[in-house]
Amino acid sequence: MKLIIANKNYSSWSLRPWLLMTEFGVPFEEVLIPFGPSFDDPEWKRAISAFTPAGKVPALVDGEIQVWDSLAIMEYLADRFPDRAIWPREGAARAMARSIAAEMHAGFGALRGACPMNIARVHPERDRGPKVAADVARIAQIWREARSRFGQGGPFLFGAFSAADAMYAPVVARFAGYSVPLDAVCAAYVAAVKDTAGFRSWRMGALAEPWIIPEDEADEPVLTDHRPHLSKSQADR
Ligand SMILES: N[C@@H](CCC(=O)N[C@@H](CS)C(=O)NCC(=O)O)C(=O)O
Repeated sequence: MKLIIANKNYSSWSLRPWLLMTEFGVPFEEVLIPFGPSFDDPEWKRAISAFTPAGKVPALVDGEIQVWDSLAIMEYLADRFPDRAIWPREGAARAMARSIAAEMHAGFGALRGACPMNIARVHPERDRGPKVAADVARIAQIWREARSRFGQGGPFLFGAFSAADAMYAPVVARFAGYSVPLDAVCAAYVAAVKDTAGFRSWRMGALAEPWIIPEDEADEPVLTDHRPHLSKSQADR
């Protein structure tokens, strides 16, 4: 199988299936097609269209089969590898995992807009407005509910790592990168996801990337920029 992704530093949708496949030990070839200077670069679109008619990443190619859209890829993998608990096995947990994955997939636009994923950068805490605060509060409520109802068997939302955690991994990165204050349960969950081998490996890849996309570098003060190859003036921009 080939998984088509874009920049690890910025492509939040790409992170989801990549982390899922990595954590579940599903072998795949990574095809990383870096965004052009902007997200609607025609060259990038042309390169991507060889793998997916939707023209977006992520996309999965399994022999003759093309699968696109992060949630569809996760469902495809769950069907393809029924021996692995990609979704939690137990009915109530599975129902909630699917619901919160769909809620993430379709929502939280204010948070996504205000805090674009940028693995390398840490911004200080600040008030980002009531809509972002409402998204953060709802996500924290989801995480607390999953952890208290189903999280006994491990540090993830449903105990063991599942597709629900992969779906929320970019939020984990955003909460860390934008210094969003969290309660103890949510802070522990963020730490657990960041500590997975998969997330650590994705992060190392992101920090090594040479590409900067100005429209995805939030116009906010920067506490730290972990890209070692950036000059101080670039990092401070
Ligand atoms: N709903 C899609 C969203 C995919 C998406 O928007 N991907 C972004 C990159 S993170 C993309 O390909 N942007 C380029 C474009 O829209 O032209 C999914 O879940 O996979």
